[in-house]
Amino acid sequence: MLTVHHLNQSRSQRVLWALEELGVPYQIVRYQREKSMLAPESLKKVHPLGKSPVVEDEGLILAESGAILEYLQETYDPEQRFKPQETKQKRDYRFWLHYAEGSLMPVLLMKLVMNSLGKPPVPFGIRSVGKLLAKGVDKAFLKQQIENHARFIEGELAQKSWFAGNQLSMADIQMSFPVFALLARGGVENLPNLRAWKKRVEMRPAWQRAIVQGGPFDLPGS
Ligand SMILES: N[C@@H](CCC(=O)N[C@@H](CS)C(=O)NCC(=O)O)C(=O)O
Repeated sequence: MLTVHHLNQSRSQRVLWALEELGVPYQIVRYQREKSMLAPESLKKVHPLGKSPVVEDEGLILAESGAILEYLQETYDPEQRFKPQETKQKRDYRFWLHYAEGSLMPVLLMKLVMNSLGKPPVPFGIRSVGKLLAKGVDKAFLKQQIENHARFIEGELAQKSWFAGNQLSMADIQMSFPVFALLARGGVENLPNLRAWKKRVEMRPAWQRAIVQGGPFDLPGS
């Protein structure tokens, strides 16, 4: 049976969601984040990067969520329910699959790291310097970058319910982690299309089953 190596509150949530949408049976091996928020060392025994998600299927070890979602779609979706077939939608599908980790996540991760500079485990004596540094980076770079991404995505969702058209696809599943993070910690106001999309996601029975299986999924706001 397919195995998902699942880290709490992580990108492996999207693999669980994909499997629930596809109706593929799976088992979960669970890992808890350390105090540092890093994955425990034991995950490195499964894949040298030690990141989540990792999937084991038919003797294969698969890492990197976009690659995993494409593998699941190619292997378990013979009717192409989760990949559009028309040229324009197929192009959009590919774009969002890459954009999620290639462009959007780096700035959100940077924001998370910056937000943590003024808190433990940073030693008390230098937290105020950390806070000042974070504020400077935010003002000079991050705020404008995140705002730019948020407005772009918001505009893209103005005419359609899902990222690659009017049907849920793996592109939505891949975009779920950064969009949830953007809404939680991006600090951008007035994103009604993104919030409506998030609601549509949360209303899906497969999403709800994945939460029951994987545990709570509330990304930290700061
Ligand atoms: N681009 C990779 C990122 C994987 C990744 O960084 N996963 C995070 C969880 S959201 C992780 O394992 N963090 C713990 C760590 O780095 O030790 C993917 O999409 O799979």
